[in-house]
Amino acid sequence: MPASLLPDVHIPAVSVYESVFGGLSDEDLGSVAIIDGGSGAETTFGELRAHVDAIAGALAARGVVLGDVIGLLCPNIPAFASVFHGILRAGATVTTINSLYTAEEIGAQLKDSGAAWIFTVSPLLAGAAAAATAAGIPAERVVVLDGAEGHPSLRDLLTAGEPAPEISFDPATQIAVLPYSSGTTGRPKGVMLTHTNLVANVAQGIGAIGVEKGERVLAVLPFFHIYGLTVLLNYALTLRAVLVTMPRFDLVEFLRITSEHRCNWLFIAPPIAVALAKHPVVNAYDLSSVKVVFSGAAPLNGALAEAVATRLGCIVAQGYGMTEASPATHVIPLARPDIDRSSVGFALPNTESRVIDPETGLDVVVPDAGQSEPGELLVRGPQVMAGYLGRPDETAATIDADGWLHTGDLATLDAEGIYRIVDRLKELIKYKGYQVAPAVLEAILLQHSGIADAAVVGADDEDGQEIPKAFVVLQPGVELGADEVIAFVAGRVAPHEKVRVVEFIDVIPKSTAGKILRRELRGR
Ligand code: 4UU
Repeated sequence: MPASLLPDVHIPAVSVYESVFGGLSDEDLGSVAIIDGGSGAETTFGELRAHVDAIAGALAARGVVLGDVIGLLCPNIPAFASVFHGILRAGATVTTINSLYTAEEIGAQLKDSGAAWIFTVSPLLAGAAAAATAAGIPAERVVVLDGAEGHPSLRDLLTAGEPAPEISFDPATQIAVLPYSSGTTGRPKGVMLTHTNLVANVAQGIGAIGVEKGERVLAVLPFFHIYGLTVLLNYALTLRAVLVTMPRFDLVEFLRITSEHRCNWLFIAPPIAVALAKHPVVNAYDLSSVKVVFSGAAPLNGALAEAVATRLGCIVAQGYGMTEASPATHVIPLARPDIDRSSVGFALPNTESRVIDPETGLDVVVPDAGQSEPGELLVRGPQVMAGYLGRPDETAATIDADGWLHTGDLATLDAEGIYRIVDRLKELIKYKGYQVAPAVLEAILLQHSGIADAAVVGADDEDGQEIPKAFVVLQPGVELGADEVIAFVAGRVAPHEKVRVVEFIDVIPKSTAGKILRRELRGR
């Protein structure tokens, strides 16, 4: 049953700028687009578009041309929207950088993507500046939004008074964003998403769940990750909803902002659902404005979803996808409260989807009642990436000759067309919805002189959430505690990439070809 059961939607062949800002009415121009959740400062659609145009003009005047790559290292603040869309408006490509990254990680991404500029904020400048130096980006191309000695600021760009350039390109091939994802194996790679990929995923989302004009959408999930970028930044703005931004998650601040700004939609990852279901402090806030809690980026437990729905008196829905698919491919439509919340619902409009036996490559048999056997989930549609930047082999290993994206996730399918994600074939770990690449952590562990071999896999914590766990083989005669191993890694990675549990083991199980047998380790 490959085609989606949801009716197809029209996907306009336009740029992201045209799609988000093209149809603004006079009334829209005066209505609020973004509220800074901390300060309450408001930006209207008219102001936002003026900022986008001004940034595009200033960048063009400073030599930015079609296809240049620009790094964006910035937490969720209203200016993120202006800068992101301003860069696209100038014809350049944004490589979104995780704001928790170490200087080394930022530098690696700047170099790999060939970034010529980076935009950041002063609290992140130390890492950004070190990374820019390593990548050969001069200080005049390190923009510090809130200002810093020796760097251009957002104000400098906004007041440059240059008109936005007239740039024309083919939205179907022009790369809009280059987020990094490790995909099914190895280290993070640049995911080439075109303007059409992003425009399509917004249109497909509208075909399945509808945020209404003027509704308030809490934007706590980071805009640098594809979930926040597409579902919050592009989808909510296209629908003329109001984004309420939060630069980092803190439960009390999350509840305060939701209650104070009367947010209607909470887009979250499962760990926030755990807090909403269980934490006593939730009772202290009026959350009656919340209409929908939408979870994605990691598996949502059905009982947990029920507990959130009951406690908040709202709809709980779930979406599934991946960076390589812009990201959304499956969703529980809002109009289907009867569907099991632990499922990921139907394939989105214009999305074909299959479940295949990974051994034979044949489609699984879907029984009249109950679930099919688990198999690898494949998707095909206008939201699927153009490929990994500069990595044709990895691209070919992920998107087959017929255009099917091999997700590396194991799913089941039922006769109604409902998909359930049941496990992962690929080595990727999700910690709080963030990607953690085992290959990166294994390479770091092997740098320790006392460690002979190591493998990192996902394990469950007491709330059923995934955490990175290291299996470590010590060199003969070496004594090393779990705490020392954890600290060694923690000093070299972003906080979400830390190893959380260590188990010492005599030998790492491997195939005859030397591949780590991860499922065997996860089963221990
Ligand atoms: C089980 O996390 C994402 C995309 C998230 C997202 C959120 C809301 C997509 C659509 C939407 O509507 O992307 P990545 O690239 O960081 O991680 C992708 C991987 C998937 O391959 C899968 O293993 O994250 C896991 N994943 C999920 N797993 C993503 N969503 C789910 C889910 N259930 N709902």
